[in-house]
Amino acid sequence: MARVRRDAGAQESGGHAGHGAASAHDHGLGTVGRVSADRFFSPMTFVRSWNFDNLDPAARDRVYKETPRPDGTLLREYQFFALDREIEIAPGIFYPAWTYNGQVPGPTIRATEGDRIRVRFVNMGSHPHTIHFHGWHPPEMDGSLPDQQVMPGQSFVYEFDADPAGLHLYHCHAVPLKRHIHKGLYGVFIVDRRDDPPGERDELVMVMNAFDTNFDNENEVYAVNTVANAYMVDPIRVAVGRPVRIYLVNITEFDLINSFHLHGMFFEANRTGMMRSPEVADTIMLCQGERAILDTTFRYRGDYMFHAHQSEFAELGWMGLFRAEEPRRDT
Ligand SMILES: [Cu+2]
Repeated sequence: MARVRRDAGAQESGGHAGHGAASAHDHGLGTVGRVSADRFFSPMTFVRSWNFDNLDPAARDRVYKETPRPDGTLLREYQFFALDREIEIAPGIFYPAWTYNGQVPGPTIRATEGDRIRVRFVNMGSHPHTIHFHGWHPPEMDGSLPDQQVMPGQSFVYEFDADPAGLHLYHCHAVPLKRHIHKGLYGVFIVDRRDDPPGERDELVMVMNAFDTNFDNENEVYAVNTVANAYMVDPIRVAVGRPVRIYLVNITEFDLINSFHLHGMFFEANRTGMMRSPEVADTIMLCQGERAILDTTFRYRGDYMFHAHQSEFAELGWMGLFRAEEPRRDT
């Protein structure tokens, strides 16, 4: 837990950071303002994108390609690169990250079970890196052993089948591991069941992460999808009555657990996306590297808060809102 705090309250309330009588109860929730536009990453875009579908077609063609195979599955080819890059994690707070493709989290990879994944990885960063995927694969594709480190300027091709169906992740496995992961080298790997197409669901990718801004092995800023309080400022808009699926991943380093709590409703939580009978809850706790698929439907219009139920994390940025609205009618 954070010893050194960047107290969110100190940045808000029109500049009076003190606790005088007039402002004693004048605390807003979290940060004020927005981070600058970033050409690599926006929390609003990231939450609903995978396989680079946030890019325009020409840009997407350069990093992603689908090729049908005779058995009806797809070969999915990705271009990944590691890049050292400063990112803005709260308004005015910059972090010297190591990124996949310039963004933290890295691009979400999504396939259907049985597809073939091929990721060409180029290390354009200043340290050795790898991509270690969770899921079934041969040891030589694991990206974890000393001789599997990809040196700066070098490249490697990871190739394996999308197996099993579920919610997985990928991350760098160079040492020191906690630093390589924490610096930003991680992302989400979704494998859909062949008999469970997304259909009418609204699907959201939510990665619980945090940042140690003073390198004391404790986090000072917490978030879902990197930017503290991003969804307090710009709520995630959802439709009343439409099923919502959340792909929730915990990649928080240094703290043993993180959690997701949703106000005013419950969800079915399917750990790793592989349980036969999901649990029903309004709070789910995940260890480092754990993930869960959450299914729910908003019943009423309005704003629903969500946050870590570790209050400290919530107050340091890990808090947001869903805004449920009546679905638009075309007629
Ligand atoms: Cu690394």
